[in-house]
Amino acid sequence: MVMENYIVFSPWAFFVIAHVLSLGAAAMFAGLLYFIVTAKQISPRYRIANWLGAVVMVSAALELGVQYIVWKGTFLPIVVGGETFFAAIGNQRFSNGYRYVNWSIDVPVLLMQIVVVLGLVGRKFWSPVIQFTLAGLLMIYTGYVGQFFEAVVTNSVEIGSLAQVTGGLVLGDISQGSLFWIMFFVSCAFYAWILYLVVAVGLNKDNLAKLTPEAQWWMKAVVFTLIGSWMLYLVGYLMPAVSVSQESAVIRQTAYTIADIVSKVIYGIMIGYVAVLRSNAEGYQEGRVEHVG
Ligand code: RET
Repeated sequence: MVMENYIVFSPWAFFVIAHVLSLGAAAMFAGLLYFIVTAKQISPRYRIANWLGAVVMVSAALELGVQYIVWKGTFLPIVVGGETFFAAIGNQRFSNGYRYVNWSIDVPVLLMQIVVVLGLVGRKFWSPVIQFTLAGLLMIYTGYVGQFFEAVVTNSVEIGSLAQVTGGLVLGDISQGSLFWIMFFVSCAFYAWILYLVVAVGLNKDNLAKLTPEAQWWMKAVVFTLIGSWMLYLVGYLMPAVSVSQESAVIRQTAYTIADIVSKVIYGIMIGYVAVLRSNAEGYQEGRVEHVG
């Protein structure tokens, strides 16, 4: 099961995670509004890039909202000697699995945004899109299987009296099952396939040649932003192996949230900007069609 379920949280750790999850959901709603409002600045040929960004926002806002509700419903307050702690003492348990299922939508859609903004058509469009989707889903689902084995309890801690409860207490000796590691490496192979393709398509000379120098700079920044932010998802996956503690849980949920905001919202804004530059360079002006018509 997920490591968080075996931890007794101090109020600070419980609330930092709750706040960080709500920040993630709020950022997705803000991003949704941005992508809708700015879509008009992009010519119809590339505008789908913004609509794809909006699709990502809706699914991620829902998922992070669910994650927040499950967090608050799982870790309930217990008062020991006048101090409050939060532990999974009810019927519910926390899971990061909601994230993985959300990625099944977002990963293919985010990668498709690159192909759209580069204006690729026919085989040059479908070949990367199909490979991105296939490799993306395999990366996610192998990782999804692996995360079920991130916390295997050997000597579960029996609490003699409530007085022994403290913030940060871990309820057992926890280690990772072998499938945690096996699936990690299998997932990494599909991840490498995606990164190779992102570089091969996004930094391809012929594809970049169709952009203005400014748009080229931003397109390269898009590729590096993607690579940098996606690495944080691995940090989240690996945290139980680094340490099973409330600090580790805080780092994990914070890393996931930073990754979400950068890889979905900031990345989408950058892609949208490339699309605006491209539209302008091709003579598109917002509202022009209406005036001429
Ligand atoms: C997993 C499992 C361990 C190995 C690897 C992983 C990579 C995950 C990535 C996720 C990206 C998600 C995005 C979501 C946006 O909505 C599955 C953690 C390599 C790269 C971009």
